[in-house]
Amino acid sequence: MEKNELLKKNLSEAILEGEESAAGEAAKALMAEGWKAVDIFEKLIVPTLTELGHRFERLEAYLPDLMIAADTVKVVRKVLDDQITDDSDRTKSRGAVVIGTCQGDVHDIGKDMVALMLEVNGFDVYDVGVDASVQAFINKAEDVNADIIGMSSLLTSSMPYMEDLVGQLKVQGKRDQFAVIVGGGPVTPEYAEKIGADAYGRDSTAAVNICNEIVS
Ligand code: B12
Repeated sequence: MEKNELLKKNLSEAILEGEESAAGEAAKALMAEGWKAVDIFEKLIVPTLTELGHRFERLEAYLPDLMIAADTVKVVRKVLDDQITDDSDRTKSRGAVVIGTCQGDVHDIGKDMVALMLEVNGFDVYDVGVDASVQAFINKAEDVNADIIGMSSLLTSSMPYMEDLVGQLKVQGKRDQFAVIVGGGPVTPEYAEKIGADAYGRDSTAAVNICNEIVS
């Protein structure tokens, strides 16, 4: 097997097996082969987790498997983050973004990647964490005079809080103060439009492009 293919397979298998050091080594070796850290994340790690999600749905994987893989990805992220931060373009602040995961939802791998990519692309990022209430997003956005509020959801049951946020901003007379962007597994551009969000972002690169557009 070609070296690149072997390293990709090693990374994916190590994540699924929870072999943290092997996963870290595979990520380093891919970077040595010229892979950009963000591409390792978006093109290799995300599909691996998505496939694991399908196995979970088919009852071929169980909750502990998801937890092991998520923990391993967090270790790999430390290896990737160094390269991402080295490529950082932080000459001036492009704007402030409040980001978090919707109430009832603890998935944070995607949200954290979006936050990091925004940060290294010059945004001041304020993370309200996971399982964050609609009012927690609004309070933080007011505190830091944010330009943008970004909400992440991986559960269909936590998505409705995105609509709640837009609604609450209207009720509180603050809808014009903040742009609202949404993303995460079950979220679609159609859903974003339906609830009156300003934009939907498919991945961390899209999130940076959208935020740049909003503040320019
Ligand atoms: C890892 C994982 C977990 C881990 C999470 C660990 C962690 N710290 O995040 C643990 C084990 C805790 C977990 C728990 C559960 N999980 Co889970 N999990 C996953 C899994 C396998 C991967 C998620 C992930 O990290 N993906 C990779 C990231 C990078 O992708 P992402 O979040 O989508 O982010 C990208 C984009 O969407 C975008 N993006 C994300 N956020 C934002 C925000 C903005 C503003 C923008 C612009 C863009 C953006 O950019 C990111 C980078 O590309 C998914 C499978 C899947 N298909 O996603 C299931 C999945 C999400 N889980 C699922 C379920 C059911 C659960 C549980 C209910 C299981 C249970 N029975 O307890 C619990 C719920 C816990 C809770 N209350 O939240 C289901 C959800 C089904 C649904 N539609 O509601 C999935 C889809 C699995 C499945 N196919 O059944 N899970």
